[in-house]
Amino acid sequence: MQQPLQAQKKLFKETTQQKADRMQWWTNDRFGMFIHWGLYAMPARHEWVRNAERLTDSAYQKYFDYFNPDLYNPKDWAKMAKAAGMKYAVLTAKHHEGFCLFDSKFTEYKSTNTPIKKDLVKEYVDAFRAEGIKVGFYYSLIDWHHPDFTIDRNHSQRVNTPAEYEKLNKGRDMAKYREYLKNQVRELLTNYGKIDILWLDFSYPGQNGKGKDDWGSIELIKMVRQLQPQIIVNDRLDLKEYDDAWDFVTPEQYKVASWPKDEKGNKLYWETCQTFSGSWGYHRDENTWKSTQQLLVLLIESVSKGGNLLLNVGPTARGMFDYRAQNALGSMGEWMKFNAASIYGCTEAPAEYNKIDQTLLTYNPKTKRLYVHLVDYPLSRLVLPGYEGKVKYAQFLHDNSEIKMTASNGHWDNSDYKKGDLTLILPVTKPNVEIP
Ligand code: JFZ
Repeated sequence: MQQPLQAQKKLFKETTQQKADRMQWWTNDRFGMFIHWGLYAMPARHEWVRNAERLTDSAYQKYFDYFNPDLYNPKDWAKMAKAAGMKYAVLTAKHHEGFCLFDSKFTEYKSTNTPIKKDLVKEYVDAFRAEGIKVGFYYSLIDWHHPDFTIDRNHSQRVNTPAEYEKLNKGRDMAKYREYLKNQVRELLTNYGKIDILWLDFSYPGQNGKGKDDWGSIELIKMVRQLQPQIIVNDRLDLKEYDDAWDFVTPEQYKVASWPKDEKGNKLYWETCQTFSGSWGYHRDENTWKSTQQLLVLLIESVSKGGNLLLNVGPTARGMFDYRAQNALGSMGEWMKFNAASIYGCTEAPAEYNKIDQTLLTYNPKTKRLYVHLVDYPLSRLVLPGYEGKVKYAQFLHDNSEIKMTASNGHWDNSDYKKGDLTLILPVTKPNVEIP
């Protein structure tokens, strides 16, 4: 999806400083909750199930007919997000399947017409705001249900030959779908108060694909910024050549090697989105859940490279977070309770702080504190290369207890140490923050 090098164009008048001000809360908060919820929670085998299994409208209809998330209580979700240390949330108002969790005027394919009969988006917005969590919407550009959305290579009805495409696309009209999409985004950004984030997903230009002309991306982003001037928007509208049509890049399900930059070497705002288990929608039988350690490293490593983590939960068809998600969030919250100061307001450490083996560094530019994350807890001595004279005091975060340090070889046989280094003298056993 890389665009060729070209001069950056602009659509709006915002300055770099004005953008930094608009992005301020987002770069400070670092940690958000992604929520993928829709009819696909019922088959419970991936949010792309309709595509993967080539399910027809009538095969998929039963999920609509029986959709009844009777345990949906977004106040619980918001409390769990907050306890985990998450500061913002992004809910799928509509995913690729086309089903709307909100009461849209422009479709009958919406939650208010299912047995639950509720505007689920409305309740989400109210509940998360009440907990002080910023609210965002994910809205799928792709739509496998809309009759005017042309069949393409990502469609659930995808086919092989040009003739087959032509046959299926007779009578489908992307101009009409474009209007639909714009109308729905307008509804979402008009009927629910101040919206902090918009996550549009996704573009795949090229043969049998779709991009900016199909979505009407320029018109769309203009409308978005007009309706919600402070909103923060992701980068999947296929408008990479415009500097200001998007706010941040979205490396998904992989780790970036270093802070992402544009062609001129400017650092970009970035957020990685990650799943607990691989699938975004609730997947009952998936056995590939990440460990707490892996999840914490995802968060710390993102901040250590100047980015955010949007960590996904796929609620069940009854509207709950299943026990594995609850456990994972709870464990992260335990860690955040003691270590949040090394996340909020933090970023990559300045270059004067050399990398330290088996650790990740985060840094708060305001307080000038450096956080050394002992990802692999070392045995008693940790050499900080070239740190002599740079550290006034060292302590653990969980209890503020002192960590002794010495600007000399901390051990008669410490061959890691060189002049100018600093040695931390750590307890041999990792101090435990948990109640046994
Ligand atoms: C998309 C969705 O298809 C997926 O279901 C989920 O919502 C995720 C957050 O976003 O997945 C993508 C989109 C774009 C790319 C990869 C996965 N991409 O451009 O490489």
